Amino acid sequence: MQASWEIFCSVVDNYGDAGVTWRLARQLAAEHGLRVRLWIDDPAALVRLCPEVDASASRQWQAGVEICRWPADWQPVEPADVVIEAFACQLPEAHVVAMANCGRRVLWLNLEYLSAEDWVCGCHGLPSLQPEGLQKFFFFPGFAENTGGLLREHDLIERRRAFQADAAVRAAFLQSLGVQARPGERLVSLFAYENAALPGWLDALAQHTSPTLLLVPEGRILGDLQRWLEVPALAAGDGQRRGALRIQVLPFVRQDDYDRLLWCCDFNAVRGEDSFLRAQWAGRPLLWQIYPQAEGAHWDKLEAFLALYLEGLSPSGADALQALWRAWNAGEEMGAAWTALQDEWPELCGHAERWCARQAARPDLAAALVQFYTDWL
Ligand code: TRH
Repeated sequence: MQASWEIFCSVVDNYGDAGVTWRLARQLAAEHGLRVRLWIDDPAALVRLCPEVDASASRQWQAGVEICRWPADWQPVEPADVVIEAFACQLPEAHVVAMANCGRRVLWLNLEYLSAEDWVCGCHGLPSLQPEGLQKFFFFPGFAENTGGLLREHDLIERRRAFQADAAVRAAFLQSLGVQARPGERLVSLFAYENAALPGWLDALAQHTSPTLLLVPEGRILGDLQRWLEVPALAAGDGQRRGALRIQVLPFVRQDDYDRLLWCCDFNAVRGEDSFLRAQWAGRPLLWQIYPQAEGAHWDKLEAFLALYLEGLSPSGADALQALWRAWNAGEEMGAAWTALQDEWPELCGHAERWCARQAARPDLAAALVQFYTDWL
């Protein structure tokens, strides 16, 4: 009998919490044949990622995963063999008691946020003593050896490369979103929080000598975009043109289609944790807007990632990318940084593919979790 796993997800805001746990749950079920239950306190967040999900159901099956609403008034259930609390969400107290008293050893893991910081390697896999005599292990995804690896489906890179190599498939996918790229247009996707740096970037794109098609899924950045365009409202399907820049607003697409959108684009602006990683797997240059934290704690995370990612780039390539990322995250003028980046474009494209291949050569997060459980047994 295969082990049973359960993942607890509390949706703090946006889509990252749901996005990461939904992706992990699906992969554990599909690639490792595990019985997986996903507890989520706000199933509506999942509906955006997977429209088949019924936000009102207390229990349902999707993609081989049992999805359960995590109710405020917790009713006792038999714990699984492995219990993952995502991003330090608090398990129901009664469930912890049940884990201690169920007559089986239950592995309790806290799946942490992704970070490239050095200290992660020292903390990955460490146990901490918990009430009821239980131990909880800290599981850190990461980019370095001695971390839990990165979420990546086993055939992701092959699928991505085949898609990118097939112009007809790409055109058909874009067409399904109502997008028709014109010859010579550079495709850029934009998924971002509100950002004061946007106008400077858009000005630079509009004034550039070669054309850009900016694809913007509906979301928090639309307000800034609207102001720059000086239009009263923007919605999915709307298109605008300013100089060399065409802008098209897209619907928020299902999670697997968002991958395809990233794969279609020459450059992807992403945010949070999950889209950030998916853009890396797209093998194309990217711009990360990190989730802002209190007291600027996110800057250490950003710089730690940059330090790793820029390795192997020429000084001018590294400087250009670094300047762009810093300006974007500081909400500063980024026209000059974007212009400087153009000279480095071919190098950055090669680098993105090499970075992806290097990271994809490491064990993925789901496989690392399964291995951790096997070793723990
Ligand atoms: O949405 P995010 O900003 O999410 C988070 C949360 O805010 C969380 O609290 C925080 O801790 C974390 O960031 C760091 O960004 P993220 O992680 O990129 O999640 C977005 C998800 O939405 C991701 O799974 C991709 C998906 N997505 C689609 O499925 N379709 C779309 O059209 C788009 C734009 C995104």
